[in-house]
Amino acid sequence: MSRTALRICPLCEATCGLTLTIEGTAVTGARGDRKDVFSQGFICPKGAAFGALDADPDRLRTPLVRRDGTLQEATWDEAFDAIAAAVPPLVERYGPQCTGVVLGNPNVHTMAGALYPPLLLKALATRNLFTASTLDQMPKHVSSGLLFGDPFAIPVPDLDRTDFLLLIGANPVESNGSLCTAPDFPGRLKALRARGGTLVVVDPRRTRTARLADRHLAPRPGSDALLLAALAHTLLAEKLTDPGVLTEHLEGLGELSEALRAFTPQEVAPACDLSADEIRLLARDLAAAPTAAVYARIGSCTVAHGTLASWLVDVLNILTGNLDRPGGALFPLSATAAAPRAAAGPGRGFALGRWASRVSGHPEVKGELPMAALAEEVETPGEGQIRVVIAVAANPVLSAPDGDRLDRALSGLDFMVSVDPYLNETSRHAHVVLPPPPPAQSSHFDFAFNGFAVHNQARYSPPAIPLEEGRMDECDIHARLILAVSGRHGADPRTVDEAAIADTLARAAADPQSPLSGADPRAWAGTLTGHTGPERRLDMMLRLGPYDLTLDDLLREPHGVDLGPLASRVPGLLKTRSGRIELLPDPIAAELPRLREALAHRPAALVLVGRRHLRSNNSWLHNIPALTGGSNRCTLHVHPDDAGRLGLADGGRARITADGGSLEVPVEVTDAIRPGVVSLPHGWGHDRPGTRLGAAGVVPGVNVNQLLDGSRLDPLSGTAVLNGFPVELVPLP
Ligand SMILES: Nc1nc2c(c(=O)[nH]1)N[C@H]1C(S)=C(S)[C@@H](COP(=O)(O)OP(=O)(O)OC[C@H]3O[C@@H](n4cnc5c(=O)[nH]c(N)nc54)[C@H](O)[C@@H]3O)O[C@H]1N2
Ligand SMILES: Nc1nc2c(c(=O)[nH]1)N[C@H]1C(S)=C(S)[C@@H](COP(=O)(O)OP(=O)(O)OC[C@H]3O[C@@H](n4cnc5c(=O)[nH]c(N)nc54)[C@H](O)[C@@H]3O)O[C@H]1N2
Ligand code: SF4
Ligand SMILES: [Mo]
Repeated sequence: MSRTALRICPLCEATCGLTLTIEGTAVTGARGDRKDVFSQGFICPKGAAFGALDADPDRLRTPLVRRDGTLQEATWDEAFDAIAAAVPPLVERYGPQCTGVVLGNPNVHTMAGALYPPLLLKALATRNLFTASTLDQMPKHVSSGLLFGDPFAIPVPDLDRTDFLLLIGANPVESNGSLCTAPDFPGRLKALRARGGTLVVVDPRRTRTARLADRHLAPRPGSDALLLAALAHTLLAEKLTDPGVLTEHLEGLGELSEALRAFTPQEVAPACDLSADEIRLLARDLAAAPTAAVYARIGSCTVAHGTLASWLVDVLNILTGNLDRPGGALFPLSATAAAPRAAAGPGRGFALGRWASRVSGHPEVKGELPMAALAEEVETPGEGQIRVVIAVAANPVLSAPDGDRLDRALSGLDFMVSVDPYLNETSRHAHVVLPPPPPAQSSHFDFAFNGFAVHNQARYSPPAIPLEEGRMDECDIHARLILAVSGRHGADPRTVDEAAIADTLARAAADPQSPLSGADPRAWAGTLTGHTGPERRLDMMLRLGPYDLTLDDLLREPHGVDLGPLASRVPGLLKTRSGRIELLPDPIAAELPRLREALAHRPAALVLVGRRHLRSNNSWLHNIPALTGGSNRCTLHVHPDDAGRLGLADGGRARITADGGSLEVPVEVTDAIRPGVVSLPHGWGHDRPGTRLGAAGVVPGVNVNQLLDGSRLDPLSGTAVLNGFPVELVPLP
């Protein structure tokens, strides 16, 4: 007997609604849910492989505990006993800063990852937080923090209504979009063109997205900040700016013109390897479009001037009057966001560098230290050395610079916990591995991505399959972990959720702007519904949110609740100290001279960029044969001119060398990449011993991040430079 169940797909940011076919306790099929209010039936090959992923035989079924040096299967009680016996004494002995927390990407794809890490950090009282954000979008958080006073106030392109999309350093046809949650991103791009709109793509590679575009510019990697500065310069110099209703909310417009004066199209054109005319034309087209949105992702973030590029994206949206208007770039309003404040006005602002990392003095950003600095913080002896790591859904040995060094560093820890379904390159160093159940056995709500979605909506998936015997829900794992590391081992895990609820409600009751102002928090907590702690917390957040929704409302509408198109939110959302949009914040102004200096540097002859493949996701989908079949994907793309110059042949091998080391790679000659640039994907190289990845271990591939030593960072955000770094290439026989 088969049945169906709905489940939001957790495999990328598009959050498609899936209809799973279930036989017994196995997912035997997945198709797009045509009635889903947001994704309307869209599915990609990854979503279609949901069943294979759920049933991967290498997924851990029980916790693992290190005994006599080897990881062995254990019961949940044994696992948490081991943590409770190890961590509090180490904290007692070395102080709370001996602990570090590492959070990887899938935390934004699980309810547990949204609800518990803040509580874990509080319980540990550590400042050592490292997340995938500093390998990814931290530049955008910083620029939003500085411009709008809120690092999560990230405008998204109004994909379905815009007349002109300038898409930079993103390949949503493969990635399905990022910081712009939009099921069927490819279809939405085609629809933009079909309604007469214009798509311009800026990417050193002729990607599948670039192939859909009206115009494709292929500048030199790392030059986006210069290109964007020259676009803004042109708008200002040619008096093409028109911020419209935003004008009264802007601070620093006059100073901006002055600050960008050096970045003329003629000056930046050689560094970008574009013509000055192309740049001017693009600025004029952007200004002339009835509505337009500039949107930039990974290729403009994980580069030397990532924060400046992220800032300039919004500067362009502001100067053209497109920020916060339909058809431009708008701020989503998710169902679990705090309800907008009744009155606009000065906020608390956004500070950087409130503390610094111990070894290299990297400034804290949004409470985080750069992932690229994790290894040195673990390795370097002295007061505050990290001796305990708790890694949740993270595989930094493959995803962060210099994995070999991190590998060695993690192997020397006094204690490590991994919350991870796989025994992989990172979790193999743990003393205890706590495996969450497969996604079909977990409930789902997109706390993170609804805040970046191109249409406001809310959807909740209860578990599609009941929790299998011997499994523990990931939320429960987190709650017990928090208790075990903080001397409360054995307490009822529900107390963790109830304390979080009581805390939030007490704060809401004391806040004159809250709908709960003056209410009795305990009486209010008594009205929450939900079978589990996380469901009760979701219900609370929905009720405190802007739409007056409840969990029951979402349970009644399994295909989701449509909350309407994005709408204007300025000035209510601004939290800067001035209460206005701070167009030229001090840290940005102080960084512009460094960008100007970049104009004088001679560009490297050859630089490397990454790329993504539709059937992959960072490092962790390579154990699913349905997603890895076909030809080797971990090849080095080289332009024919470079191949000719360097004596490289298609199908041959080369040695590639950069700051951090060398790799031997297969060469694929293709004119889909511009000359002077080569491309290698990340997340590969599953050949380390001690993992349990039967299928991934035999798929060829190397770890591109071994080319990096972790010293190249975007200084304002601490984000690793993963794109546009110099490499050398020699042919191998
Ligand atoms: N060179 C280069 N490097 C890059 C990038 C690049 O473009 N180029 N991209 C960067 C980016 S954008 C990112 S986000 C990072 C990602 O960096 P990471 O987050 O470190 O890497 P992932 O490969 O996503 O690893 C996710 C881990 O979570 C586990 N996992 C999967 N599902 C679950 C779950 O439901 N619960 C739990 N607890 N664990 C789960 C997986 O087994 C895996 O161990 O990589 C970065 N690294
Ligand atoms: N299939 C698949 N989907 C994914 C992922 C995956 O690994 N596979 N990962 C997920 C994650 S964690 C993220 S963060 C998102 C990322 O989503 P996207 O940001 O769309 O990431 P990419 O597909 O890597 O596209 C980045 C593009 O930037 C280009 N680029 C590199 N350097 C530069 C530069 O200096 N300037 C410009 N203008 N372009 C440059 C690259 O050639 C590449 O085409 O994707 C998510 N979705
Ligand atoms: S596009 Fe993303 S969310 Fe949609 S089915 Fe594919 S992997 Fe899942
Ligand atoms: Mo990412």
